[in-house]
Amino acid sequence: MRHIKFMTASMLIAAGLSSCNLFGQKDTMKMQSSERTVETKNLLINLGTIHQKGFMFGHHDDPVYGIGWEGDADRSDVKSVCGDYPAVMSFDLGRIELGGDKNLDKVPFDKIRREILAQYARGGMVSLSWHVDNPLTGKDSWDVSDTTVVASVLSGGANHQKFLGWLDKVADFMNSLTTDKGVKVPVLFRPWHEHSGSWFWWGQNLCTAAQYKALWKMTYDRMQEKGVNNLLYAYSPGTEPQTVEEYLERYPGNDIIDLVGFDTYQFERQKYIDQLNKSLTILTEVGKKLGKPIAITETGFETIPDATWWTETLLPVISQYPISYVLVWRNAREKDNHYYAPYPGQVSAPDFVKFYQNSKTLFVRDIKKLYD
Ligand code: BMA
Repeated sequence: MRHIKFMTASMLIAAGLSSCNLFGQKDTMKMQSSERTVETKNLLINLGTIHQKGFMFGHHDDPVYGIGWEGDADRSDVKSVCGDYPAVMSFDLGRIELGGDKNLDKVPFDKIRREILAQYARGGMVSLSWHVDNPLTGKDSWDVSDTTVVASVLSGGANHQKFLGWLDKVADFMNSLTTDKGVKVPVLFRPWHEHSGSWFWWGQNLCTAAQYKALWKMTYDRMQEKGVNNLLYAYSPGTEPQTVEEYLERYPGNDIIDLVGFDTYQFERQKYIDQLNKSLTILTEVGKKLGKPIAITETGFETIPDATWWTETLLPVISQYPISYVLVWRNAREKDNHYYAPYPGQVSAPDFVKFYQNSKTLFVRDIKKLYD
């Protein structure tokens, strides 16, 4: 409070104070839209302390499909193996910008909304990524044929208005996540992920650091303007950082970001262990320095061919760091050999049960009060 004269309007709003324009009128639109819901604030607090108990386990598209099934009620490959749902579920909003009814992996947005509400009812958490199409070429997120795409959506760019419309589609979805009792379900939004690589149109070699940060700010500001008050925001680069400075090179700022993480996958065991240790050491330092919860926002070993991967590779490394959660990618039903969680009969399933039984791993039944 004593720094009040140095606070920007958004800081005032974040602090729950009103801001005035030059004529002394209250900027009510911003005030109303920027005030986070109580549940969202509580989620952030709990994400910062949960490591004292352990870390949550997460799985992408968990209740929507799995190996050999799609759309069955109350089904999840993770639950079929260990008896409980993941504490974190993630889904992807890719193609919501086009106004269609299904995302890029053919999951209906209505289904995603229902599953977000169901996960909230269980007491678990949801994260949303956004593999947004390339607004300049009309191709997908992975179209890196043009290095002017980010510039084109920023203020003054040819695709700016079009892109604001795309952001509004995201905002509408976020605003639609309301329970029967009128609670807006908090979600961890993780757009512009893996930007330290150059495989998405917002990646390292496709824009400058200033443009990347402006992309984040535009996204954040648009959500605020649209009254989206149920989001936390995650920053998650996708290559192994070598230093704290490198990790933070394109960091959009403490006033935008709530959680810091990274995405990394195993290809070669020892290399993965070494890199995971190194990245987690850096991330732990960043989290402390910025006062933010940390997480492994995506990881995994495709097809998990190692029968003891969960308890002999993943767990011994990650249990040494104060992470809030670790999330593995999807069990694709439409692609061969593209799965990261076990299913009944899969070679690592018995080991996954041991991982589940370990006191440090938190599944949905272990989560009591994420929103209180
Ligand atoms: C990738 C793969 C793709 C998928 C995309 C978005 O890593 O799983 O098949 O379309 O994520 O979910």
